[in-house]
Amino acid sequence: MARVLAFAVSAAALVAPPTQQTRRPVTARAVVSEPIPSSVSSKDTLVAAAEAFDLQGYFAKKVQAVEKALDASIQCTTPETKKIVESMRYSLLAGGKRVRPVMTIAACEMFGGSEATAMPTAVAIEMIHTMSLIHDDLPAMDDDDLRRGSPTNHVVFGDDVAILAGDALLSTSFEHCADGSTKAGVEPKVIVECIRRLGEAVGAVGLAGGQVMDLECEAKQGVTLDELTWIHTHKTAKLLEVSVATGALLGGANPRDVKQCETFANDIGIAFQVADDILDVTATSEALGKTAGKDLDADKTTYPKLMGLDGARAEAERLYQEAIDSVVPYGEAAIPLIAIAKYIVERKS
Ligand code: GRG
Repeated sequence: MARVLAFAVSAAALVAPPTQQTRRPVTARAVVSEPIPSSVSSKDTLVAAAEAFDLQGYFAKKVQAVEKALDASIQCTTPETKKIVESMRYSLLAGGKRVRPVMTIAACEMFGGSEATAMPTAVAIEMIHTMSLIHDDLPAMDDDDLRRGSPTNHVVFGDDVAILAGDALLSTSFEHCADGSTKAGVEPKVIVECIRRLGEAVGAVGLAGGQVMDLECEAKQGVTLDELTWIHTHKTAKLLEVSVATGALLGGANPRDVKQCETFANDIGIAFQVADDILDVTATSEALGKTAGKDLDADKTTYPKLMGLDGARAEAERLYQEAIDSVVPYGEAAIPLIAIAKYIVERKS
């Protein structure tokens, strides 16, 4: 994990003197069910604190807990399931950045909830993300043979098993969210709402719809910025949105706070894709752990293609600023989410 984040947290941020915020533990409960104060801390103070925040240490700890929960979530219990479980575990435990589950936990903790409460949903979201990567890499979709630095699932297990492993990860995600959250003592109505949101995020107004529109636009000339943004709002941002929104819900946030979190995550989700498009043209396959330059080769419509590289960088920064405006009202409890947002925009892989 250190390798993953070492580049992301700037040297300046790591050596910055601790501020008032960073000396205090980030466990303060955010304002829940009360009016959002206009300025708990000024934006500048919070951003400075987020820059000084030990994101690398925070991520290392959270990712360790997430990896343990992912490992425990899918086990082979009978010899007949050996192959499908092997295929599911191959991709699920292939060492992604785990940005989404860490954001679920960070949002839950921002409202005073615990890591244990958020974990089953965090794991479910990583299962959904992993299934989307398996299906995205299939010959009928992006036809890629490298993912997370390893051969893609269908290269190792064949298209048939890869499709079924994706399907099994998707259905297991709902089962895991329901089962694990019940065991963690989450209120049934909150569990149902989390599962409803997960379902929506995967369907026609989520990943699947975004992917279909993406496929349609691949064959089309003159894709507009609005169309590109629709694709990525659904294909990429929706899963980040549900990660943060379910985390907030599990932490006890009221509907208005959940909405604020959605706005934050949606902006960061688009910024995530803008950064991804920039990396496709600026990073190596080795650094990315997947094939670089694919969008360029396929003449895909991307943010750099529509806005230029500098324009795309400015757009990522604009979205980041807009995103953090949505969580500034939560004061120092928002520091981990702000630091993660900064990492997403500045990441190098
Ligand atoms: C949802 C039924 C159903 C099918 C899937 C294939 C598909 C439909 C959707 C594509 C979704 C997709 C692959 C979006 C791209 C999102 C994205 C930028 C992924 C990279 O995420 P990282 O960088 O990856 O967090 P790691 O490997 O670090 O987890």
